[in-house]
Amino acid sequence: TIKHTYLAADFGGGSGRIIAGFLFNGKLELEEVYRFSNRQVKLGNHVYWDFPSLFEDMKTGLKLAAQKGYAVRGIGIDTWGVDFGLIDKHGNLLGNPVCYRDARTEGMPAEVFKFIDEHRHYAETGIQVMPINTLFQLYSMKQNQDIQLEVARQLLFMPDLFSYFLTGVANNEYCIASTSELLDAKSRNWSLNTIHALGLPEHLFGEIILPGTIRGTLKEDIARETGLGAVDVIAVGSHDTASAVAAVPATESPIAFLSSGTWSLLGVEVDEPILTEEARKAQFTNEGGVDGKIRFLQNITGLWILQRLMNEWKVCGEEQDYNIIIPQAAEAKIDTIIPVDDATFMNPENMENALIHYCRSHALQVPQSKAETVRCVLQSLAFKYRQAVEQLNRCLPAPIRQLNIIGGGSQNKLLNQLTADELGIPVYAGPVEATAMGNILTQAMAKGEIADLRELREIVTRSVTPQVYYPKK
Ligand code: ADP
Ligand code: LRH
Repeated sequence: TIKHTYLAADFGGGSGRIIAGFLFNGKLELEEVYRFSNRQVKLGNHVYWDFPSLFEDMKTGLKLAAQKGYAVRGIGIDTWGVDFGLIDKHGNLLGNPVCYRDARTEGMPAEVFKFIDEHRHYAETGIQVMPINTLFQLYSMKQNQDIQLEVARQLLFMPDLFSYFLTGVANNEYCIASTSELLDAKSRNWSLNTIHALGLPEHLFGEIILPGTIRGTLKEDIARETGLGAVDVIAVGSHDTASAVAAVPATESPIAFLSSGTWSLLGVEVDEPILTEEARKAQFTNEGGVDGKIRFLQNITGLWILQRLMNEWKVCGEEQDYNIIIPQAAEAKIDTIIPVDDATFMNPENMENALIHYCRSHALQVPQSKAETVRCVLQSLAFKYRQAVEQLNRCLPAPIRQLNIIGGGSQNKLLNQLTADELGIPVYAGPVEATAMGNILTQAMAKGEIADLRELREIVTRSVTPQVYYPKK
């Protein structure tokens, strides 16, 4: 039998990868074709992503897949949330996309809520207010009379931008657009109220397409250059978290998940947005999901802190291996809990110094070794997850009874156990590449090989065996 192949281009905050998925006999097999780092580049006054390099990396992965001779039926793109590029009337990119960790949005929420009613705004958009959100990035551009905003013809979120340069078709996929804080959560279309109140040009916001829509086929030059031919580019849950959640290997309702990577996204899947005051106060977000679902979740600073520490130690010539440092951290003892979401840890010049400084200035025990530092970060995350689950349970008719951890962070055995201990419920870890799986299987759904999300999850469940962690205390 021919193995139908789909390619996922998955760009996370820390790394990107091209993954090939083969669907046969009701199971999905993955092969990592190419992996590359995704770096934030400080240049002058701003922090950018390196879009041209990322685009080249994607093409390299596509070329490698073509060389393997796979029968490719589709390409799906997913990326981290909120960031975007602006294109002009000739279809040219006006500037390198600015990274959400850039300081330009500092203080913007307070500015915006001087003239927009915060309660009514949440009841409409249902999005957790974070300075990184597209809304605040655009408002800061407007405040600074950014010339790009004045000449831009269209706004394309990162996955839309990659798709645009592959196909020539410019539109906005629903799941990624929902991270902007500019969508109406119920109508699932642009919130024109919000767009007008901010004084943003309406023409920037394009047609919203749903996951499962064919976006277009590879442009002739790209088809030739990659060797793939006229392959379809298919809209998936193009926000990485949307694709990850689609591939949670569980059937129990509601599906409770922790998508663990650069960020920790903790929540449940629901059919309709929860727009109550309780949800707003607890800072829950209602992001768009695959197959009409809503992801009701909290954005929590995730393994970003550890990622930064590992990079800093590497630059100092003391490269650490997760497989060595995490078991060491399991043996380390330190009481300190840091608030992982504190602005101090958002983008400090040096993460280790920021952590030490935080402990000193709050009379907390300062970690004395790398193992203690890692332990401190991981137990602080688990502590935060407990708070989040308590808040989540208050918004739901019944408490969640299990949690599925997916993404790169699900490989962290210590964090999985600490999480089970804090929550007092079983934790199921894996798959690591949930995002690529959700991406690939949504393409298969678009091609009629899978009927719906339920069948999609059955395929994931048949294809992987999550590791279970029971609470020890
Ligand atoms: P993103 O998509 O946000 O870039 P990933 O899902 O790729 O994130 O997860 C990256 C995280 O996975 C890293 O920050 C790291 O903490 C964790 N990780 C990667 N490899 C390992 C490993 N071998 N053991 C434990 N954790 C790991
Ligand atoms: C995780 C993620 C998360 C947020 C953040 C900006 O990669 O997509 O869901 O949107 O990045």
